[in-house]
Amino acid sequence: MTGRVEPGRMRQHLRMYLVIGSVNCTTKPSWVVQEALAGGTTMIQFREKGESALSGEAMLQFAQQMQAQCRQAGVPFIVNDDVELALKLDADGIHIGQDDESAASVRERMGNRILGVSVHTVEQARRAILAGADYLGIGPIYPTSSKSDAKAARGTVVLHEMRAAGIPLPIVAIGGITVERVQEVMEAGADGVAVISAVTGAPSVRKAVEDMVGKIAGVTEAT
Ligand code: IFP
Ligand code: MG
Repeated sequence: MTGRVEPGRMRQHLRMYLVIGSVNCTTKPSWVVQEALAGGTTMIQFREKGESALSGEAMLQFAQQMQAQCRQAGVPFIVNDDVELALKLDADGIHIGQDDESAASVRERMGNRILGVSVHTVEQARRAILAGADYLGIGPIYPTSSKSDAKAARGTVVLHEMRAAGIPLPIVAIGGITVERVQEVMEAGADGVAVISAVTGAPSVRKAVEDMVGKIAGVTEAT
């Protein structure tokens, strides 16, 4: 890969972004990932967090397996928070929050790989752009149970604020997004939706993703 990911391409990757770790899965994680990819997931984030999260060699093997599945499907594989792990795996990118290492420093270490940054305000968005972010993660839009330290849900207000302020970067919305909420989120200015439980907790993972992808296509084709 030469150069940074182009914004148009980034927007395509963000359409149906699955964030996943073993803790989020009630069935075999590799099966969940396989079904999610078959359903049309456009990007995957490895987020191995929580009380019973894997660590050490088991975590590494799990990450490598997910990365191989993503590669097979031609879908970018993003690592949450852990720059060391992302570099060790030669992941396609990293996602960081405001409490992690500075975005500028992560950009430097990650070269041209994809860099996503969680932001909650227009000011944070501006700083993330200057630091070299490729996309912004905004949430929680709706209440979520997937993140114990999540801020209060503010609905789509922040998405509207970002677009009104002229923030040009691709944006993915996260937090409590279900298929019924996709339209509202996309119309508020998101380029895609990031989901955990709406997909991992669905009776059919593949169908949940297909339904969401269908909704996203419906909204983007209408505009
Ligand atoms: N947003 C995102 C993303 N990922 C996270 N891990 C997070 C917030 C806490 F979906 F990538 F934007
Ligand atoms: Mg983080």
